[in-house]
Amino acid sequence: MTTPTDSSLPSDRPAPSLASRPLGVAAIGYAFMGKAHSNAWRNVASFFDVPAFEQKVLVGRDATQVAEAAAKYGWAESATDWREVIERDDIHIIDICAPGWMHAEIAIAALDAGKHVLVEKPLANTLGEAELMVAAGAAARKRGVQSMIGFNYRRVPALALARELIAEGRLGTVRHVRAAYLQDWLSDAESPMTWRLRKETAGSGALGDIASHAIDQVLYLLGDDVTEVSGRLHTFVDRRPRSADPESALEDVTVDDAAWATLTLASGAIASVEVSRVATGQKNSLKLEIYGDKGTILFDLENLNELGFLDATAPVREQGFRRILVNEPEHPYLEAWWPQGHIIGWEHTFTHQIRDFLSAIASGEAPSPSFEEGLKVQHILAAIEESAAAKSSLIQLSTHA
Ligand code: SOE
Repeated sequence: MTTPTDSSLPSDRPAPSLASRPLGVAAIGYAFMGKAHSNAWRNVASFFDVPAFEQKVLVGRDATQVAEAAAKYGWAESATDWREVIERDDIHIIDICAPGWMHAEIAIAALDAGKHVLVEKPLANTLGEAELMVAAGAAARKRGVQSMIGFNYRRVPALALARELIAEGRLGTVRHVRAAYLQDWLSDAESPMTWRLRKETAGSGALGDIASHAIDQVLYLLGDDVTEVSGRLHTFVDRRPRSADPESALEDVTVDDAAWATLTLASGAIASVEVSRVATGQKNSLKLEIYGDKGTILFDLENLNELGFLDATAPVREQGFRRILVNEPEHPYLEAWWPQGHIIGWEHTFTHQIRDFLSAIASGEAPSPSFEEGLKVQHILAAIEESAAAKSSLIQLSTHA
């Protein structure tokens, strides 16, 4: 893999000047995440005031499929070689939607070439790769080149509001958090192998894929750090058909189906994190509950325009959960969309993400979540794996940093 210290790379290239507008964008990957990001690139300028950009090129391995996807998703052209695309003078932004095992190599090469980089979560498949990405991102930042990780749930207006309420002290001292991210797309034991089920391509299973989101939310909502971790991983279906052909041979699943963790935060709060891709009946359920001494917040991704709020400072006879419909122009991101009460969906979180990334490029201020923030999540994921392997020991995060 290319490292940020590789002297063959032109690592002193500065950020593209905004005078060379419009910014040329290339996205790498055209599957689920590539489609979600493409949709956001296509819509963002219709709703938000962002610097001018052009959807130049969509990159993928299969020439025919990527050409079809590019035409469908609004990209001017398609390409199969990401290295060539990164070197193009008319490309200023690289949006990495490829699987985790490719993140580090592409991100580091793009940053060294002076391109702003947005990368899907998790930051990388291994701590070592994530650390190299952080180093490359920090070096690039000094040259005005921005980098950001795509934890899109930070851009759910209700969760952005929850963070504001917690920061304003509306929950008082947060005591504990419950974070559960449950899916069932792997519940069927006959469901065939994919890259997401092989350690060499996915790094881990439910852990990196969806616990990364849940853990990022705990850090984001509380503005806190994790100091101690205890975790458990389990693979319930350890062999699956190699392909959709029912006659195909079985292959070992080398990642977890589900993960559990208890996190201690620097503030003293405790968070439980529970994730599964075999939780039969749960489609894409991210539930967050934050309990403080003055109030409670509840969130459910399946009703993402709503926040449950209990104000424990109100007279007891008036207490009870209020449903806040987070759909007013004064709520985060919502002024740009529809009149009040005209709800938004999952795809809007990606549009908000692109908006925030482009705004950071325009202002020159480093965007959040940074690669450093992605690395924090990565340390916690590694500690969960370590704890699970050691069967229940408590892992001090300071031993990781
Ligand atoms: C698949 O489990 C997946 O698409 C994740 O990779 C996404 O990050 C999450 O938003 C939905 O589920």
